[in-house]
Amino acid sequence: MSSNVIPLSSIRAKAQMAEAAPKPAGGCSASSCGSSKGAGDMPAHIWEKIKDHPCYSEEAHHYFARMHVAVAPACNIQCNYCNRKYDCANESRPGVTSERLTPEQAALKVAAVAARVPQLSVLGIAGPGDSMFDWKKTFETFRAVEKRLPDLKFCVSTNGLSLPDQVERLAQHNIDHVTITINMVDPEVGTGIYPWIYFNGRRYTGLDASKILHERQMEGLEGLTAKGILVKVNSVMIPGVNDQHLIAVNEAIKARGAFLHNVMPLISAPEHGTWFGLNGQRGPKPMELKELQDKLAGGANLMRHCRQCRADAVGMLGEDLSQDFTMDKIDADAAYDPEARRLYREVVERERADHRQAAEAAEAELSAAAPAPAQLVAVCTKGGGRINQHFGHATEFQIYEVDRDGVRFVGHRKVENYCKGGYGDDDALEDSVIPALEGIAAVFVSKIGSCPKRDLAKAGIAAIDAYPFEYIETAVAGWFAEAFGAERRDLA
Ligand code: CLF
Ligand code: SF4
Repeated sequence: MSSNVIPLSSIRAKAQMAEAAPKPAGGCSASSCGSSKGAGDMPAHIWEKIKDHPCYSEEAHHYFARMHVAVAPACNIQCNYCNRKYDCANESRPGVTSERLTPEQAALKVAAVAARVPQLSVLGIAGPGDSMFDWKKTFETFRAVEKRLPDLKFCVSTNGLSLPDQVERLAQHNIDHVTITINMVDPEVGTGIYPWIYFNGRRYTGLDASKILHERQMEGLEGLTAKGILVKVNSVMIPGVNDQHLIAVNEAIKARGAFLHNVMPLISAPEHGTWFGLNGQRGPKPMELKELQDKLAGGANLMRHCRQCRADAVGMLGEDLSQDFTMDKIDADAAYDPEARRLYREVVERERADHRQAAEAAEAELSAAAPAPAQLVAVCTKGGGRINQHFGHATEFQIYEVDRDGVRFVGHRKVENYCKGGYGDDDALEDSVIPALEGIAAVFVSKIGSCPKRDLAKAGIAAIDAYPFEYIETAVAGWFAEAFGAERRDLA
């Protein structure tokens, strides 16, 4: 199992140490004043709903895990980026199939994961088809799980076609988080994405299909927000089809009260056998995605830390423990320990307060630096908001932008890990890591060997290993101030 899972004994020890430690000073913190991610930016009841949800709060994704159970195989539409052999590509990457479960099997699996992964805070149903078309299995699963694990939050993801019929039921089940995939608000654009839908016992194609889907998505979104349910909208960015149109989508969903907008890059490898993949439709490059996200800043709040996880994903975002928890491996007798889970949340609260203070200090340091162009940097992290991963083990980099205004998370880039025990290391560096670091000035690591450090330098990327286990903001701000802020202004 991944080292990101914290042993329960260590949680108890940490909780005791934290009890004895001085409490962090109160007051305003970097992420609670004027930032889109903190408690200070929203009413308390909304913060309460999102603060432990790794998808709805960027801060929470450093500390909390989600899991999906693949209980809803049926779907009522066809997307050109989906191959039915695989999971729903609206909320999971194509190319992987998950183990289909009955609601009873799902409840067993969730209990087994919760017993071993104290970070688990959310159970999501994201297919492998559509959770709201296959609603009976979805709600049956929630009923079975809530009896065993009352401290888990529930979350669903849907294409929206059946959603209006389920709004009341979602509210009755106290579901606070719903994701709708909305790729267009103009049905003409939809004709390039959806060949057909199945609605009220009939199959519709072309413009008629997209018109119905659009109207049902808007109706569902309005119905949910009217009930106070938080809605995240996922949009798949398809260059030349809907990329520029997503600006209109962002405006339309913001006007209807969506809480977050998550623009995801199309994944369309030909071997996945999707219509787009087989017809040469490309996905966006990382910089194209960032450009679009920058254009959307100021509209609906953006989610930038999505990992396009699979319909049976388990663990922190960016890690995949699903193979450790297949039905043949789960421990059906594993004891759920509510006390350990409560202690974990206590430890996290303290770490978050400490992290916010560190981020605030980093911001003060940056504001004292001389003006310099913004830099993009990559970070190797296993979570906790710290630089705590060896360069060779990274399968993704978290990307931050830094200038005098602060250190801002802008996304992540997946790579093939460099360290392969001596075989293929150089290939991974040349073919995967260096291309993925396009536009990046420095990569922050807990440790790195001298060979990759030299090769990165040749590609114009500095490898920074001077801040092992530091908070990301502290390290990035320290480096930027030193490298670009030589003529520093006095702190007034
Ligand atoms: Fe799952 Fe989705 Fe709920 Fe999260 S995932 S149903 S909102 S609990 Fe999260 Fe995964 Fe991105 Fe989805 S990182 S694909 S946004
Ligand atoms: Fe595939 Fe999901 Fe689209 Fe259904 S909604 S066709 S499962 S991507």
